[in-house]
Amino acid sequence: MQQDCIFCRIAAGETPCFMLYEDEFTAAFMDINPASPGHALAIPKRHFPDLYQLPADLLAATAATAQKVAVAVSAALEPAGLNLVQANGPGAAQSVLHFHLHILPRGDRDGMRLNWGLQPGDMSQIEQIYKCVRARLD
Ligand code: DGP
Repeated sequence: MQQDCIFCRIAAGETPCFMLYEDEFTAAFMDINPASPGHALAIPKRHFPDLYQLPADLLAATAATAQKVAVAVSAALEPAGLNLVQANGPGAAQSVLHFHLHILPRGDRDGMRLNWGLQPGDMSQIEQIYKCVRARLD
């Protein structure tokens, strides 16, 4: 646990929250700055700053918790849609450096800037980037 980490403190029960779900490895609670009604967060209880450092089994456990909560949010609020969102680093606007998945209910034309529209891709650029990333997966 990192004492200066707000999500570690929530996971340890030291900071109050609206806790939706807890198991041995993960927790899910309401976001204190909701981007939409029903905005919730799923976290691993152990401190890992971001996706790059999170062990795959804890990613799977946190995703399963996010799925549980998303199903409940969907049943409770019947939103027009729902996004799972996850940020890594300041360029992605990550403000809490403890891995978390946002569970974001969506409203019709809610103006949330997550959707980028379908633009025709530049195939040679896609292929070039594909090769760079693919080489790191071998
Ligand atoms: P991000 O910017 O992607 O790192 O998201 C962090 C989220 O955490 C943001 O939506 C607000 C939420 N948050 C920050 N501090 C607290 C807190 O003390 N309690 C709760 N419940 N949520 C918090």
